[in-house]
Amino acid sequence: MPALAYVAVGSNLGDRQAMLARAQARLETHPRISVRRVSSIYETDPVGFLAQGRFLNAVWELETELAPDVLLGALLSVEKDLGRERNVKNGPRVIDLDLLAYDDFISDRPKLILPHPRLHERYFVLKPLSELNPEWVHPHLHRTVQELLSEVSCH
Ligand code: PH2
Ligand code: MG
Ligand code: MG
Repeated sequence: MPALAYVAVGSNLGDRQAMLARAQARLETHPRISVRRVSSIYETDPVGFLAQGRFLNAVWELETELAPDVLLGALLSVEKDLGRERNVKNGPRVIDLDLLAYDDFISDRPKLILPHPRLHERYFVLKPLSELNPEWVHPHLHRTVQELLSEVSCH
């Protein structure tokens, strides 16, 4: 059985919309990943490091038989192909692909924490995720995306 995985996508540098489209097209060329559904795109104020431009954010639903860490590697290689540079933590980026969840899989390894450790506190993640799977239950918090969304403020 393939797994369903959710990826948070963000961009706040360059042609943001084109970056999201290019990242999706890249991922779709992977023989063992299919992008099943994509959320709407939201324009959001930066969270964390505030002195940067607004983001475009979305969530994708992927189907894959790749193991979680192999999937993560594929996401990181798309970031790299699109020219992602890592300097300021939480700073501006042409593309950010964060693995949010992989079925109900739990991982506490520092290199791959699943579900994503900040998923439940981020409107810019929960809102698009709620379009795709509002009933998904967070395996640590035992709450649905819908419930988590109702508990965060709108930014
Ligand atoms: N990503 C961050 C930090 N802050 N803020 C918004 N609005 N959207 C993001 O994708 C985002 C952020 C770190 O990855
Ligand atoms: Mg991120
Ligand atoms: Mg990231």
